[in-house]
Amino acid sequence: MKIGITCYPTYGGSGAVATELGIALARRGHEIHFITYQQPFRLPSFLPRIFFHEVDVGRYPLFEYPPYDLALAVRMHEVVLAHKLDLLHVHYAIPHATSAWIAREMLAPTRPDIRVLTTLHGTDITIVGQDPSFHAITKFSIEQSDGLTAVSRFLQRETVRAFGCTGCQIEVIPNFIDPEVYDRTRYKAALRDQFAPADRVLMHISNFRPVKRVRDVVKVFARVREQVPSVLVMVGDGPDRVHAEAEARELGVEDRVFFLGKIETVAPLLSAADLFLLPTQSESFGLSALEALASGVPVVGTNAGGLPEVVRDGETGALCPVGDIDAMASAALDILRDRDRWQAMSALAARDARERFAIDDVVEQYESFYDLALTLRS
Ligand code: GMT
Repeated sequence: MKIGITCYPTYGGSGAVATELGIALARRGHEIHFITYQQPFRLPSFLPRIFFHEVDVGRYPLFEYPPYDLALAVRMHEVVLAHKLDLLHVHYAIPHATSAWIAREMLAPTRPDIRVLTTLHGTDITIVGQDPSFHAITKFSIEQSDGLTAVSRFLQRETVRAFGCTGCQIEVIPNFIDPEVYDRTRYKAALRDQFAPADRVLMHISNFRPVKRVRDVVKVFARVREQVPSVLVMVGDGPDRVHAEAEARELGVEDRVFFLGKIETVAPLLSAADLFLLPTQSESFGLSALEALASGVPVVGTNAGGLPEVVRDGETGALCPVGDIDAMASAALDILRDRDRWQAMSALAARDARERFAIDDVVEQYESFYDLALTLRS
């Protein structure tokens, strides 16, 4: 198949999933065309059967807000025609599903068979899509897609609740990991020594947006640190990093918290961790939690959104109410203090992630989903 993929190419779970899906599909013989404003961050410079088409948004003094959505639609139209694509698969509804709908309308006379498929990832449905400025266009674009997937059952339900979506069939296809990449036995222990050879390593990875509640990460860590010698490694960057740094200073743990900034390859880092913290407000799936589990790192987080579909509470981690610092700290201490329990959780986490979310199995689900969409067109 010839597939156009559009995603947010910078840091973020939806971009990572879309890019890794494209790479896996190309490995299986499909031709993949990424159509976006920048080379996706997880895409190496050259791979067989993978092409990148940059969307250039022309500047003009009149445009205070350059119309990226339109430039994207034009580029999609162009690439479909030039490379005879079978379908456009867009990740994150806003504005990608809308641009794809425009492109499909433009293609109607010449390529009425082109199909538009949308994968819903999270805040496109739970936050941004429900903002009054975007609600109607999000609902319209979703309903116009020829096929829809959501990354969790929670997100599937939430889409129906928030948008009605009469007649929408939303298939749940979860996010995935490459078991060979997220494998703690593959990486050297030296990384761990750099942080704290004798202490336990707690880790958090995110885009530091308010929804991630990064201050809670520091608060939980400060409680843990009172009883177990430990360090906290914070990976990523975003608007709330300054607040997390301030929290660390206020709680007097700033010399034990390492802010590493954005890092592209997180598997070696995860292999140096003992516990992953994700006290998020709302999470449709929690790709970073899955990557931690696959690396044998138990997760302590919240029972929000789709996280319970990824982390098995009491078995591969612990899930607590949002904002309940006491509960999360106590769960973290229970896991860290009992070496046998940690070992059992770590082993089960790695096994469970492989059994339920291995890349090959999930990519096959996407292939069947594509096949169905293309069959229905004829
Ligand atoms: O929805 C977002 O906030 C952005 C998106 C992203 O690009 O990182 O994150 C969502 O998609 C990820 C990949 O499917 C999921 O693992 C995240 O749980 C989800 N984020 C939220 O729901 C907050």
